[in-house]
Amino acid sequence: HFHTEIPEGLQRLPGPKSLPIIGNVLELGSRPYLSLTEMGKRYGDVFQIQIGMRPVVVLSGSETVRQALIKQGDDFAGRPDLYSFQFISDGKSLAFSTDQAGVWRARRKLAYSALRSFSTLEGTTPEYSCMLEEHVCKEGQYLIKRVHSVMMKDGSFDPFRHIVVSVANVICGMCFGRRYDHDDQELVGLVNLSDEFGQVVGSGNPADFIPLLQYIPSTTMKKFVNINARFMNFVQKIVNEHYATFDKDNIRDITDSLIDHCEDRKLDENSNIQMSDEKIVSIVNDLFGAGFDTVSTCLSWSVMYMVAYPEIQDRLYQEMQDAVEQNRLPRMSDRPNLPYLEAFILEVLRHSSFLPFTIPHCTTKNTSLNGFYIPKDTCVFINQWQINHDPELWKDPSTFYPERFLNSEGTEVNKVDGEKVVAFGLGKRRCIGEVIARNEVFLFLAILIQNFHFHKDPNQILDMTPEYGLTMKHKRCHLRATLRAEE
Ligand code: HEM
Ligand code: HJJ
Repeated sequence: HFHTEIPEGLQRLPGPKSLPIIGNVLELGSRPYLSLTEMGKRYGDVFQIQIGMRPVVVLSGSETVRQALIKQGDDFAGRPDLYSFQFISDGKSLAFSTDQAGVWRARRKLAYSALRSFSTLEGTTPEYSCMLEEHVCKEGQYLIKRVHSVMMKDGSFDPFRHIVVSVANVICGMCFGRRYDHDDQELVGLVNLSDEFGQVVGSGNPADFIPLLQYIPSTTMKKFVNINARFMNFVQKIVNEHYATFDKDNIRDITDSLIDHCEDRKLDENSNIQMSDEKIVSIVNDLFGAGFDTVSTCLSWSVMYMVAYPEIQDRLYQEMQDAVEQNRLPRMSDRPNLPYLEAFILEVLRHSSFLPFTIPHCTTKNTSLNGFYIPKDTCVFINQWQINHDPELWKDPSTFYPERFLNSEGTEVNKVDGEKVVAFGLGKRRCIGEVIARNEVFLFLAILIQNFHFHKDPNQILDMTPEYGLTMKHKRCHLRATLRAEE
């Protein structure tokens, strides 16, 4: 790559010198979002490193990232063919596969429309404004009961362990039209493996870039292959049941809706995009996986921040008491009346940046950015963590301070500041679950804040160090929760 011809008027990408075979793996270290943020200070918003044999372009800076993903969206909309991605949904994942632009776009549109139909559109129960609200309110009530009973029995509880089941039930409701008990071993076992999934898929995993490592037996990789197999097996069983009971006049959930689209395609002779039924129905894998892993991580971090900053938790509760009557659950329509909660969620997304990089991108043609030449098929990392901690954009970026998003009276969220937080990616590949995710996080948190007072377990120190991965999680821990009604 050192010898690639650079077109007239463009510059060669800057970056550190690299070692043979391993490249810059040593400098990358165990927290690539930090080491690559440091490198950005030296080399600028667009630089190149070498991971193993492969050049990787790293983008930082809000303006540069917006230029690449929005203004030059098509050039940067691809996915690289990384080793670990081939095990996700048998290589048929919507988010991780190297589908060409036409196929990816068609699948994304299907996913988006199926998701919308069973979340934010009006449901069948008039009490609730949409299906998402109905699912979250019901699961929120189960979660309160569950956490309370665990507290009574054990005196402490593991926040992620229980939150993830409730969040999984919400996406199960939309995808499969069913829920699972908090004691269901199949579901509980599956969703509690997501730490290990994220650790393998995280940007910069050396095994993705150094072919030699793919031939060395690794327990992490074996577990990863196994997690994906369990995951597909779980979904496949439900999909088979849906095929067996399918009725096109009664589309029950997202799975039915995708099956229905397979039928439509066979009738549509003008369709020029080749897509197997499998590639359509496997979309539900991604929706289910993304739907439980991200939102549960966000909620679990939110609880950790409330415990770490009791005065912030107090203010959240105060606002809740002022805005929502004690005798009813919070609803989506309360959102405009809870600006401090809104600011708190933005600050959790910014400060934790638990999705430090987007899923890796790949250039779809020869292109250039800020005057630097980037050839086709180059792997590109987008450093969201850097943008969310950029001192050019944020005052005291390392301080957790929800008020930074509020006006001086504390009555309204500043929209412009809110939009500076980058957590869902940008442009063509941005998250398709963003609206659902923001609503779901809001409503679950509102329900938790109204009902519980969270505390540290005095026998444990509160460890907020993130564990690196696609979605970074805090270490599993035990907290205490007391019912507000009993205070
Ligand atoms: C992609 C963030 C929740 C479905 C992504 C990406 C990010 C992201 C950063 C990658 C963007 C890129 O590669 O440039 C988040 C966060 C969430 C969340 C922070 C919660 C707080 C959800 C939910 C769903 C979902 C609830 C669906 C139910 C997807 C899908 C993609 C995606 C399907 C792949 C899009 C593509 O490759 O075209 N999300 N997400 N996400 N997200 Fe989310
Ligand atoms: C999973 C956790 C999984 C999939 C997909 C197919 C679609 C997190 C970010 C965006 C969301 C991207 C998607 C993630 C899908 C998971 C997740 C797990 C199996 C899967 C940036 O996530 O334990 O298993 O199979």
